[in-house]
Amino acid sequence: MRVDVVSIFPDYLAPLDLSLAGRARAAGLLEVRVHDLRDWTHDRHRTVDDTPAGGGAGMVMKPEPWGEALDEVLGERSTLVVPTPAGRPFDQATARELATREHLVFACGRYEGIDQRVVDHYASRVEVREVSIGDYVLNGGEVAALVVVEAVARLLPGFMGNAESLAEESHEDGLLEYPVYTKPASWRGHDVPPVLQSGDHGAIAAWRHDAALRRTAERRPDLAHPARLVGHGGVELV
Ligand code: 6GU
Repeated sequence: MRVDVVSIFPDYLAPLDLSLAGRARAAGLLEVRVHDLRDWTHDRHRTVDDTPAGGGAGMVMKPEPWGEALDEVLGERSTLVVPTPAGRPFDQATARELATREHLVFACGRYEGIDQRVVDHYASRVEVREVSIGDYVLNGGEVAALVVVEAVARLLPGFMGNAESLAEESHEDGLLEYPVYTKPASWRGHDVPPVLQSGDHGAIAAWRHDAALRRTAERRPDLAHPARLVGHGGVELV
């Protein structure tokens, strides 16, 4: 997969050289390039923003530098990802979809956002995804782009050593993951649940499933489908 990120703070994307995305790059599964939007300005001050049409607070990113940048960076088969708090929620299903694309281009806005005509224009040329990473406000799309690239890169075929650890994670089956433990069996008065030491793989799987259901119902009732709240043996969990 090829990833291009356009931003006025390219240094913000430095973590892409590290950790998980860095490993995918080292394995040759991912190629990342970061661009400075101001390279596509032509005035002395390298201006990227202007006052909002209709008035109001803050500044809006001008369409012209974005048009020049994206004309150059996008190809016919690219997907344009625009991080914005006004986007559709980014979730694991979206990550799985984006992991099938050959080229992702991130347009990271700052200030009050990018002139909407940029998205409207490119929507007729390529697939465009306006995505939000949660219900809170960040100063710009850069951190959200890091989040999306990490979530996608770890799904690229050949990246994760162990396909099972992917399938068992939080959100892959629509549930939060069950709690996990390691040695010692007792620590500061807290014990590892005895069933996990029983060697009974059926009982362990049942316990983990019930724990995942209970946790999901408590912490994320929006995810907890009523049919799922009945655990093994028909035990009502909530
Ligand atoms: Cl994608 N961008 C910004 N600026 N703020 C956000 C966000 C994105 N997702 C949640 N808050």
